[in-house]
Amino acid sequence: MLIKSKNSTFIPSSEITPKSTYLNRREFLRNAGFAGAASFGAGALGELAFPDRAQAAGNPSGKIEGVQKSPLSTTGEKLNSLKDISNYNNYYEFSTDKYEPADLAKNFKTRPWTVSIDGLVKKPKIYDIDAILKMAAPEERVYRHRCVEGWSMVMPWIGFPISALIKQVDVLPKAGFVKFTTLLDTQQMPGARRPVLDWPYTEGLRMDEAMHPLAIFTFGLYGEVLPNQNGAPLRITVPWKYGFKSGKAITKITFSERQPSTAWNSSAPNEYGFYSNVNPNVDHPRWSQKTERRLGEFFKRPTLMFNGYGDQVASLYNGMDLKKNF
Ligand SMILES: Nc1nc2c(c(=O)[nH]1)N[C@H]1C(S)=C(S)[C@@H](COP(=O)(O)O)O[C@H]1N2
Ligand SMILES: [Mo]
Repeated sequence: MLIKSKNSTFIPSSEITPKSTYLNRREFLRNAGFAGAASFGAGALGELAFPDRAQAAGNPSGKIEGVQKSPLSTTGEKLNSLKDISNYNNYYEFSTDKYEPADLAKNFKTRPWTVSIDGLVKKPKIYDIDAILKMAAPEERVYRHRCVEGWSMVMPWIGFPISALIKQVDVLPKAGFVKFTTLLDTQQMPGARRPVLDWPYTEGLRMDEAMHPLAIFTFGLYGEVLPNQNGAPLRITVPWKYGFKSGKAITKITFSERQPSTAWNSSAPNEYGFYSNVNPNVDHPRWSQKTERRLGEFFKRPTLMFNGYGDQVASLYNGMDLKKNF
């Protein structure tokens, strides 16, 4: 199957979405060799050296102070290692390969950086990123992440609820949706020179989804500033949805009355719905979503409805046909 972009360039779907063969030889060997690696606790991981952490001049790096552990964290599951989380990435502006973004993003400039807030707000305004990051106290949130491609991880993010920002920017009552637009900089992002998606990468949420306490802005990981390849300086994380809803390198937040267009949904609307809630009962047209492989594990595990967050979020979708609104 081929996906056609607006520029009429055909890209093999294998490049867009690897199938179950995503466990390539390199990763397979790594997982087999480090079967015991998952037993490292967060403490041990913190002491390892991670050269891929953002180090370039102009990029803040290092520890985030005053992080409170959130009671909304997922508990009882092994964390994936920082090494896995920061070396197995989907970040098409850099590369469609999973391993390349770590290196290609190492000099990515996350300062100066601004985030514009516009659309249905009383006063549209451009904020400095550091003003945004001060809008609420940083919390550690351990979340499951389920990629639409069939793999998953558990990561200790640092961030704050999207609702905390929404409450500070005077959103007009008729706003029903929020759109997140991310950076398009072909100088710094080699993958964005190719028409893989309609750049810039965009994502969106319904207002009540964005206001849900589990939906967060993320700027840290494992106690430190977010690695560039994971979306520095600012991304969103919406743990009951497939991973592609979590736009990286956000530069604009737009409130609207009607459902916004989003990059994956406009590239292949029959494959990637606007809602994209994790749902084992709705197959992707090209593969089943019933199971997933947790990075570092050999056997697949069943995928949970709403990625296991159903108790908290199912009521957002009362009365909706989730097969239609996938
Ligand atoms: N800007 C941007 N954001 C993005 C993507 C992307 O290609 N570009 N990929 C998405 C997909 S498909 C996934 S699974 C997650 C991966 O996040 P991670 O690399 O931190 O695990 O980022 C999402 N956000
Ligand atoms: Mo993904």
